[in-house]
Amino acid sequence: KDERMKWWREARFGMFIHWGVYAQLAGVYQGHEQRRGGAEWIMNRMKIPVAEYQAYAKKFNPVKFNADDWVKTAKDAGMKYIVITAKHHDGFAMFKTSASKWNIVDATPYGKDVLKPLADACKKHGIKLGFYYSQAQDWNNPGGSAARRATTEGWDNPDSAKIDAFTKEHNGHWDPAQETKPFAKYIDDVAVSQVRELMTNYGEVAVLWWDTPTNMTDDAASKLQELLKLQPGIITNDRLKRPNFPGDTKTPEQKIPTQAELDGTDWETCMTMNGTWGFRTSDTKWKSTEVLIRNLCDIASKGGNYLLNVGPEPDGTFPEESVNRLAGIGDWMKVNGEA
Ligand code: JFZ
Repeated sequence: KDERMKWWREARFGMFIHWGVYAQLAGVYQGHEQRRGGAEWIMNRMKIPVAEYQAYAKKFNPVKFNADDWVKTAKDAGMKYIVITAKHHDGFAMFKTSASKWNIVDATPYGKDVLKPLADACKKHGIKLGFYYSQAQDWNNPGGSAARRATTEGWDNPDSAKIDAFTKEHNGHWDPAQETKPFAKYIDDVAVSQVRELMTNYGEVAVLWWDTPTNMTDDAASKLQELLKLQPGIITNDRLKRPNFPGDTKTPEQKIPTQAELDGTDWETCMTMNGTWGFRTSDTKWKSTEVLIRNLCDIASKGGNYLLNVGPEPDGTFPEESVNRLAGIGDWMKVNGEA
């Protein structure tokens, strides 16, 4: 394990990227602002019907996406690795997949896999690439699970009471289309197939970042864990299924542990630069560059890694505020960093 963890323990700083169809909505549905949660949660928070949400993919056309620019931006900031949402809870695959039509190649006018050019650019610039994959929650592929969130938390939908009653009886689901398969079949048909594709088609994958094990079973977790053998050097976090699948790293979220909280386990604080993971037009609560640098120093001094998030816009560019902060961190790094 020490051998496998070597680069990660020296990395200290990485880029998290939350990008998908939710960037197209950017926190607004039918003129209503999402009230709570990250903008990547909009489909669940506002209980958008499956067919309606899928229609947004027809507008998703990130023609300004340039993998080389992204990787250079990360590298110039002193980051050593990138972890991108291959599939978030909305189930949308940002890569070519034969397991579901709900993917960037088949469902958007853009029509291209974005992970492939990103993998190539990372290789070229010496940056490690990891994939975030929402293994359990999937709100579009039938059978995927859905964490329970009340509609009334989201917006003043006139049908809130009815929808809330429905989700209570349907294990968090709000659209009958989400329930046309059992969870175990979703795992076999979609999650297992797609993780195999991710472990096979993109060269070296440095990290598999699981998330929210809603309704996960040991059986499903075992099948997914088995696939990691396709990437002998891969590092995983602790979110596949608790407590039997601890993975390699702990993932304190939006907070930096105190010295007393550390127990010798490798850890990585993931954090947003504003208040959302996915792009949100109305979120202007940006942390200052100084705060971000202080966080990095605090984390590095305690032996952890800082996974700092960028939520790209629907056109494929990074928000200007993120770019400016990363450039500022890079300037500081040139004077104070070691590499
Ligand atoms: C999850 C996702 O739901 C979210 O959209 C984002 O991707 C984030 C990085 O991960 O949210 C979580 C997961 C775990 C905790 C909190 C939010 N947690 O353990 O406190």
